[in-house]
Amino acid sequence: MRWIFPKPVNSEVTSTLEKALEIHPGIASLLVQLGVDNVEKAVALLHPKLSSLADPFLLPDMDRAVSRILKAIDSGEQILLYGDYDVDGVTSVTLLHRILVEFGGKVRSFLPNRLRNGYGLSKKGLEESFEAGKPDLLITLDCGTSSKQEIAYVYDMGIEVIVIDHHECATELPECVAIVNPKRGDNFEYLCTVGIAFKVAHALAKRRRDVPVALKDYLDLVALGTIADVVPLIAENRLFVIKGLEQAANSKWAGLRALNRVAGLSQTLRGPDVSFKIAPRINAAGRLESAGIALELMLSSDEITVQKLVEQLEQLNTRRRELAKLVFQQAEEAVAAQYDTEKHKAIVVGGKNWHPGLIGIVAAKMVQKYHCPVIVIGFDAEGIGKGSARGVEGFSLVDALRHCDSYLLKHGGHHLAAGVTLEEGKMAEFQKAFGEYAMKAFSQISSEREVAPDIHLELRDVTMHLVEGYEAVGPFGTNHPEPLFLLTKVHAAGAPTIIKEKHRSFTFRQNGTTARAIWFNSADEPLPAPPWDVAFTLGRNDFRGTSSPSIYVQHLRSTAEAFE
Ligand SMILES: [Mn+2]
Repeated sequence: MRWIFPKPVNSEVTSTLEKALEIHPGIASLLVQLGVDNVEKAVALLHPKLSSLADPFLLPDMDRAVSRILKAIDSGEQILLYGDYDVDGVTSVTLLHRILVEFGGKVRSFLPNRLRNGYGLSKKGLEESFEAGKPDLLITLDCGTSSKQEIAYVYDMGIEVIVIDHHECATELPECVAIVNPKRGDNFEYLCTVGIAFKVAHALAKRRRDVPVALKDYLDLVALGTIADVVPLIAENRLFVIKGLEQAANSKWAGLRALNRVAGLSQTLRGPDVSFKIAPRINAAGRLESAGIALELMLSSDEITVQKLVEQLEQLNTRRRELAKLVFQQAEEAVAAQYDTEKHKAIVVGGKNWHPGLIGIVAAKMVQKYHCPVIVIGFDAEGIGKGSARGVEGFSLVDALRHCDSYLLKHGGHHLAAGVTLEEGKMAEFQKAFGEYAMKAFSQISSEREVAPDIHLELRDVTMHLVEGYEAVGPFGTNHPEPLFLLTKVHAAGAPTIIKEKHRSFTFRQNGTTARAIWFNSADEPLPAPPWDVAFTLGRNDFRGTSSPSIYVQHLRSTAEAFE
């Protein structure tokens, strides 16, 4: 492990920020490292305001989309929203559905079924969505950008289409009224679909100032989709998440309030509450049955219906958890039988009837355990396998799967998450080819890991003032990583203790200051001789009305070694 000392920052700017904003010097240096070089930019980052939201008409085709939607509303046309079964899909459909109703639109919503229709626009899914009556205008959310043929098919039936989506643009875009997709322009490319849907709502409100809509009420939906879709937490996404999480605790939507209730969330939500408690519950329906339950929950205002639906969702989530555990165990058995875990650089496992809605979760869990790309494949009775691939930073699944193209019926996705379809008879060859490709790819990547803390502190600097500033710079996520802090020459006051046979708990001591710290899952690692250099992340510990900083050790070594 190579330890790299934090880069020096411009101390003049740092002290200006520190004094003008009364922030902790560590936070001032952090801001400078993030490229903030004046007070105005710092205020914008620490205290983002809704009034600073950009003009929604800056998005591609927004003008055309809004004009067509208003025409549909004014002439009483039927509008059908067609979404996707993940959280971004469910929240964006919910948001637009409710907004269109507020503006007097006649609207109906449909989510495809993962098992019956698959992801995105499909002929089968479209036909199913038209069963309750053909609309005059179809709006696709979180899908449609790459569905040229399917959209032409919809036009053949005399139905016009608007696409609201954030997926990458294919070479040939569909022909339709409007494709509101920021990936077509050179701005807002970080938005996910619910963020774009909010922009559509904002644009409608600007055109129809006589309709009183409280856009703020919708921000919690935007925060949910934005966090669950792991898009970059930068620029307006940061604003959406901060304001939306505040809103979520007292949501206007009965369905979201019920979700908070069953998840045991009563105060201001934090990012992980959405990632680990709310999003899995919304997704559970789409994974095992139909995401329709989640959508109905989010669209319903009747408390009795909401209670019934949230209980149904809770049961599905429990079943989802049990089934995923079972698939994970079987996948682990396959790994034990087929791989030498010391040497392998990739894992490909498959099994009969592993649920297609669960293999993605299992693959992600295995990546955490084995720190290498993992593909988990479920084969059906006909021997056709659908697999979910999850990767690691620095390795492209897109390139790897392209290399193995001849063994696959289909593959697609991103560098870190992808899907494959293959015949059972090709499994052994695919396993071998993918493994060999990974072996070669990883031999070219430097294997020495680096510890590169952002800010050097003294133990006495780790105060609630620091924690408050750190929280204001957050929430952290994609493209806005959690900062790593550094302490040097730290001693232990008393022997560290082992908690639950897994974690280590310390009392650090430095120049007369002491503080508690915890190092998760480190019980098996040998503890080097003190004094130590410690790289840590920060948290808050709320206990009986008092708050204190939490020090989460990420790396620890003897101080004697040199820094770079
Ligand atoms: Mn999405």
